[in-house]
Amino acid sequence: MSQYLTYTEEIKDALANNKPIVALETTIISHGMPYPQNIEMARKVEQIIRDNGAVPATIGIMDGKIKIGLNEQELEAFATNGQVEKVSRRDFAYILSSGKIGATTVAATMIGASLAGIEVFATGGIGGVHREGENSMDVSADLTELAQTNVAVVCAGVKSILDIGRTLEYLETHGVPVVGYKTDEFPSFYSRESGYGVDFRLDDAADVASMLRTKWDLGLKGGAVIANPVPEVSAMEQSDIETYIKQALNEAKEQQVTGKKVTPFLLARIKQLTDGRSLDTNLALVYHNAQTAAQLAVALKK
Ligand code: PSU
Ligand code: MN
Repeated sequence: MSQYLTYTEEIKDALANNKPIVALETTIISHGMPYPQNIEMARKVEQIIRDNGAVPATIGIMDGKIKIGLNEQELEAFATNGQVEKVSRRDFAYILSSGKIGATTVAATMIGASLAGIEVFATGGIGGVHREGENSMDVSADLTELAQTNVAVVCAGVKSILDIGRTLEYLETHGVPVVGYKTDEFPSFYSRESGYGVDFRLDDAADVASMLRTKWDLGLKGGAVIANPVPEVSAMEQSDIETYIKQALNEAKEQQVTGKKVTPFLLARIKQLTDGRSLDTNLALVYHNAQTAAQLAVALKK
């Protein structure tokens, strides 16, 4: 196994000394945001995790290795190289064995984190069941990964480009706890509301850590969704964003965008349609998730 993994010195040290670590994904850099905001985000998110007492581990695939932690040059490559492949569980072995450069989605980052022994992961939003997914069967592999890999994912919920109700049903069926962190309502990424509740509300990182430790001690495999709403000051109105989401979805349909291209297409279109406003909200919620995840990683080491 170890032949496939490489670590930065900082992370080697953190693992050897049982320090808290937070995993970060690379698809959000390569496919989730435009340059240069993506590289600024990647750097800042790492800093926030350090400021909150944990060590950041941005994960990606490069030169036939799963990189646990990226140096500045490698981060730049993910942010600027147009050839970067989006890697989910399905793509993982092929991209690794062919020596290509692959950005890890939530699912693939969970795999990398789990191989490295990292229990907490911060991102923006997870994938889910797409609208009309009952016909297309477009269900993100993020959900099946959450069902089987022991990593807690701190996110701002699920974007309403997806079918939030069916996403939550799917998670329930697969036994994935959906924790509302300081909230009773499941957040919908850009806004704090979705109209759906969470399974359990917890208000303290120590309580989330205790729930996770109990789950894993019991051998109940799989991750958890730690739903952390975007801070009030940066939130958008649900009704505001819904118009743009509808338009982006229609365009995706007209242009017959399918498969793994769907999510990046919708993200980029919504950003254009909201004149960049959605990107500001996106950045704010990622930073907030990084902070919460670092606090959770610290609590899990206590
Ligand atoms: N949602 C976002 N930003 C993102 C993604 C989702 O707001 O960057 C990315 C994540 O990497 C997520 C992936 O794991 O899209 C889901 O893609 P798909 O729906 O193809 O599984
Ligand atoms: Mn899909």
